[in-house]
Amino acid sequence: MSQQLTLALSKGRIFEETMPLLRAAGIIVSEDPETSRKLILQTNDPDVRVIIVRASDVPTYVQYGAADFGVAGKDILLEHGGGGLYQPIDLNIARCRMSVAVSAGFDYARAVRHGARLRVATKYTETARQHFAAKGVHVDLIKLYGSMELAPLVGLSDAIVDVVSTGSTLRANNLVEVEEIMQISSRLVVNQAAMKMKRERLAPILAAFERASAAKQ
Ligand code: PRT
Ligand code: MG
Repeated sequence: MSQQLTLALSKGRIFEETMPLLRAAGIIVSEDPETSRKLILQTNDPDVRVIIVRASDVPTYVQYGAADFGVAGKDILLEHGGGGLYQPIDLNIARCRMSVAVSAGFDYARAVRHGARLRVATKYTETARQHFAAKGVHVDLIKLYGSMELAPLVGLSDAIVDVVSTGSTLRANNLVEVEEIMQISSRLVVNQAAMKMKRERLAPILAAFERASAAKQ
């Protein structure tokens, strides 16, 4: 069978932070997804190509084998569920944390103590559901696809669950982080069939990724 490899990446921080790892494996991507409109990018290796997809679609492309491997945040993988995927390496890139945030004036501790239902807006409904269930807090989850920071400001929700890195987006919107749910980093994910059928081709790349990400810590 063909030993062509397709790597799924999202534009932005995942693409940028994966480039040095690819370089460590001797792979150079020929085009910049920020300026090129192409969704399939060639590399210096005729057998390796990169496809550009939405961050939350990376696990889906890899699960179905449309990509052999990809890079996705733990936040995204927890929502996807991880079915059909090997997750051999924590690449330790695109680091951030998953947190609960509320409007500066909102008494979160009191709301939680009093057992009132909390309205939580988030893109991460599965992670939020598990977090509040473990605390025994009743929540109404409101699914959003972006700009979560807006929800408490206009009365859509009491709280949000979102990823935070510098915290400047929260500060700019007068929100405060009241609880850290977990630390997040990006993982290499590999299609389970590709891991077996293309092992010889994948192994040196995975080894280089592992070395390069370990060296970064
Ligand atoms: O942006 P888009 O809607 O296309 O998709 P996405 O947000 O899922 O993708 P992308 O590329 O923004 O993020 C990809 C992965 O990077 C996520 O799945 C996370 O694992 C990781 N990551 C690391 C982050 C951040 N840091 C981060 N800061 N993802 C999102 N953010 C957001 C944050 O929620 C806030 O709105 O960036 C904004 C700025 O954050 P602050 O705290 O620095 O102000
Ligand atoms: Mg984003």
